[in-house]
Amino acid sequence: MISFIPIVSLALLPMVAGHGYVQQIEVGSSSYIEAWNPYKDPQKNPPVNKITRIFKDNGPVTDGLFTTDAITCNIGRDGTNNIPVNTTAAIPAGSTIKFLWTDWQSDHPGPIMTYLASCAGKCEKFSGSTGNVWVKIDQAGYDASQSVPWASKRLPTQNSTWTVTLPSKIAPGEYILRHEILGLQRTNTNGSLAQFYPSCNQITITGSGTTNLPTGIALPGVYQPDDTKSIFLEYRDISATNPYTPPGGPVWGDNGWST
Ligand SMILES: *[C@@H]1O[C@H](CO)[C@@H](O)[C@H](O)[C@H]1NC(C)=O
Ligand SMILES: *[C@@H]1O[C@H](CO)[C@@H](O)[C@H](O)[C@H]1NC(C)=O
Ligand SMILES: *[C@@H]1O[C@H](CO)[C@@H](O)[C@H](O)[C@H]1NC(C)=O
Ligand SMILES: [Cu+2]
Repeated sequence: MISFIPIVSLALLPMVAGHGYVQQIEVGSSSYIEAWNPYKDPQKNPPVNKITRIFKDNGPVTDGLFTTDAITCNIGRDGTNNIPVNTTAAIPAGSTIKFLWTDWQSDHPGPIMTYLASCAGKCEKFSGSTGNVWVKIDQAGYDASQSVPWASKRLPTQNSTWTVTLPSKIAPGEYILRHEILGLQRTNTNGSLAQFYPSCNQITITGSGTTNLPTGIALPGVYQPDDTKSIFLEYRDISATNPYTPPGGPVWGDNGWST
């Protein structure tokens, strides 16, 4: 049982411990991409030229902010969210992608989800904050068959890494790869207190695929504080017999849609 005392004192602490972001992306087994570092990169001169859309810090998109464009690619800088960057990384369709988080603590029960959006041209000219452009390509919620059922709690047991595979038949072009943890530790009395930790990386998928992404979901849009199936719930009530459904709909891949 968690009493009210640790919850109150956590709220008073600086937002450092227990939060995180993706610091590096490994493509295949040999290629590493350094992602945006919100603590070291802003000071650099000349400015860094990374594929990650800039976010403010390691804290979550929470307190209802996830119904705004902060949810698309995390809270930006200087009051502006979701600012495109000017570069992409070439990644072959079908690649294995490993997201390396900063040291991720185990006190954020919830799902881990990864989405793709087609930039319909250049990502530097694409927002992603409007339209049903986000297609989920990977998710893990509560898996009762695992010794640590919540996906975000398994993360510390696997070196804070999460691995996904890009669809192999997808058409070449520029895409945003959006990877995210949702922490449900405070959502039992108020769905607005859900904590989303998204980041967006702009990639150019290469190869000879011909499949285009189907219609997906809107971010902002589909994540709502009153969603009692995925967000506004008591995570301790989830079990093998009371399964959990991550927000954002089903997963799409080479074999179409699956749940
Ligand atoms: C839920 O949390 C939000 C964000 O902090 C707050 O604005 C709202 O008043 C809360 N609602 C209730 C019913 O406590
Ligand atoms: C991208 O390039 C444009 C035009 O060269 C420039 O105005 C903008 O500041 C650049 N954005 C970033 C994030 O570097
Ligand atoms: C975690 O990292 C350590 C040190 O690099 C390595 O020895 C270990 O095999 C890794 N474990 C997993 C599960 O990847
Ligand atoms: Cu946190």
